[in-house]
Amino acid sequence: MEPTKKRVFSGIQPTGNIHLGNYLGAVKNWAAKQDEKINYFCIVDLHSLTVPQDPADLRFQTRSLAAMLLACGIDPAKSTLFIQSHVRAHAEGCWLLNCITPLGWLQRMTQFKDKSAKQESVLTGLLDYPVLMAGDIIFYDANEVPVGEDQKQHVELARDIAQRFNSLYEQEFFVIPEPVIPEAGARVMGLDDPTVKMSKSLAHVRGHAIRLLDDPKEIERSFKRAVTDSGNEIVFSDDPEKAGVNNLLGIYKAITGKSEAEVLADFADARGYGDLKKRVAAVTIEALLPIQARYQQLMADPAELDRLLAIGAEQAAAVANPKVDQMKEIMGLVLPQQK
Ligand code: ATP
Ligand code: LTN
Repeated sequence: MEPTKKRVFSGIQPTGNIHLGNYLGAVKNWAAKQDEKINYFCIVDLHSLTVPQDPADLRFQTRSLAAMLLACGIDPAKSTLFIQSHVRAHAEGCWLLNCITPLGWLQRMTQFKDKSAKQESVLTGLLDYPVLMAGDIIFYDANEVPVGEDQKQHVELARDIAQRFNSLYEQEFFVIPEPVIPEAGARVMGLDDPTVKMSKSLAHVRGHAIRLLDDPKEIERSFKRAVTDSGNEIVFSDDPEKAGVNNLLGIYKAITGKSEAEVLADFADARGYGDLKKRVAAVTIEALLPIQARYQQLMADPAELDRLLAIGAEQAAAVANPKVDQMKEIMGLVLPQQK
C-alpha cells in the first residue's frame, strides 16, 4: 500500500518585491516536492495588513504574487493555491486561538521584537501575526511547513498553540506541525550587507536584493556590487569576514542543486571574486528568465488567474471552514442551525 502523503502548508506575503531569498528559501522547494505531498500554498494578504499598506498597491501585489507563484512552478493540478482572505476560517479561527494563547508567548517572538523596535506606532496585528500564522497551518492538519530559517520560531509557536488546545480540550484535535528548512538557501543574505537577511522590505534599496523580476542587466549589476572581503579565497566559511563570499556560493549551490564539493570544483579555475560574481549572476539569470516569461503570460490573462484562485479558495475552504466550526463546538460555542 502506498504510504499516506504528508500534508504541507506554507504562506508568503503579497508585499511586493519577491526576491531570491523567498525563492530559494521557500517557493522553489514548494514546487519541487509537489508530487510527493498534499499541498496548500497561501498568499497571506491578512498578514500583510500588520504593517500599513496602500490599498491599490496591495491589490496589485496580491495578483502579481499569484502569477509569480504559478510561474515558479506551483501547479494548480497538484497544489491548492489560494488567497488567505478568501477563506473565512483564517480570521475567524485566529480569534479562537487568541483566546487560548498567552500574551507572553507573542511578546517573546524575535520577529515582533525586531519589527516593532523599528516602528513608532506598533499595530496590534503585528503582535498577533504568529497566531494568525498558527491557524493557517493547523486548520489544514499540516504535518510539514517548508519555510526559510527566519520562520522557524513561528512554526514552533504554532506547535505550542496546537498542543495547548489539544491538552485544554483533552483530545488530539490538531496535528502538531514540523518546520522544514532547506539544506541550501535557508538564509540568503543581503548582497549589500551579508550580515542581514535578504528582505522584501529592503528590496527597494539598490544592490540589496535580486528581485525575481529584475532584468539581466540589473542582476549582473547587483552581483557586481555585492560586498565581499579584501581576500581572494573562494570557500564556504562561517567566518563573519567571509559572509559575502559564503552567501554568493550559497546562492550558486541552491540554484544549481550541486554539492559543496561540486560548487568548489566549478570555481577552481576562477580568477578572483569578479569571476565568482559573474558566474553566480549567469546561473541566476538562466534560472529566472523562463520564470519571468511565464509571469508575463499569466499577468496578461487576469480572468484565468481569477479562475484558478477561485478554485483554490473553494478547495481550501472545504478543509479549513469545517475544522474551525468543529473547533467552535469543542470550545462551547453554539453553531447556527442549518435551515
Ligand atoms: P519581510 O522582509 O517583509 O519580512 P520576507 O522577505 O521575509 O518579507 P515573507 O513573505 O515574509 O518575505 O517570506 C516568504 C518566505 O520566504 C518565508 O518562508 C521566509 O522564510 C522565506 N524567506 C524570506 N527571506 C528569506 C531569505 N533571505 N532567505 C531564505 N528564505 C527567506
Ligand atoms: N510568516 C510567514 C508567512 C506565513 C506562513 C504562514 C508561512 C503566513 N502564514 C503559514 C508558513 C505557514 C513569512 O514568511 N513571513
